[in-house]
Amino acid sequence: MVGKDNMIPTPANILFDNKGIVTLARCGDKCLAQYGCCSFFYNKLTKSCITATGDISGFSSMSGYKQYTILGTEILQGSCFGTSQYLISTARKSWDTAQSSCDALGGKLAEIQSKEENYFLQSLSKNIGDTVWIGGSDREIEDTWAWTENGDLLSFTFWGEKQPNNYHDQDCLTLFKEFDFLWADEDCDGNYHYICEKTIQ
Ligand SMILES: [Ca+2]
Ligand SMILES: [Ca+2]
Ligand SMILES: [Ca+2]
Repeated sequence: MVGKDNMIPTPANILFDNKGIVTLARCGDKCLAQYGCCSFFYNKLTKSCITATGDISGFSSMSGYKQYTILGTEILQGSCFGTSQYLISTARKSWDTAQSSCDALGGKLAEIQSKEENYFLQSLSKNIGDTVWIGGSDREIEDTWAWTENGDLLSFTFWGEKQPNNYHDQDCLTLFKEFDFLWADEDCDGNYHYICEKTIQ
């Protein structure tokens, strides 16, 4: 669980504080080689590499470090929380194209099941500094919001002020920058960054 109280790295989640790792890729290799490693943190300036297990969002506030995760043999900016791995896009895409891209990675657009998960995804979005797509829409029935993967209705919501407003028929869900990453409905054809979610095996 991530809350304001544990935004400080927990030693239990640190696998190794690897010194003198000269590249991001080498840091990734360290993570791949360590059982249970899901995220790692690399500081280009100091060439410091910290490998860690899940539930470590607090690290992202360490200055100079960026947080990465491993998918297969690829390194992507992202992190783990609970039983999920999250991957942040570098490109901006429409909601449908974003969903297809997440499919291709073996995941889906992120779906939020708890306020802790919402808080975690908000902090990831703040790191990108821009609006992101997540996996909800009301395309099937106007004003009935559902998660894409199983069609479950949203059990709770974090809407920004006066959202959803369905302005010019907005049917897709974002964490919206101008609302401090509370939720807003947006035009599904708009181009935004997106967060994929993949269950950790
Ligand atoms: Ca989720
Ligand atoms: Ca709508
Ligand atoms: Ca809206």
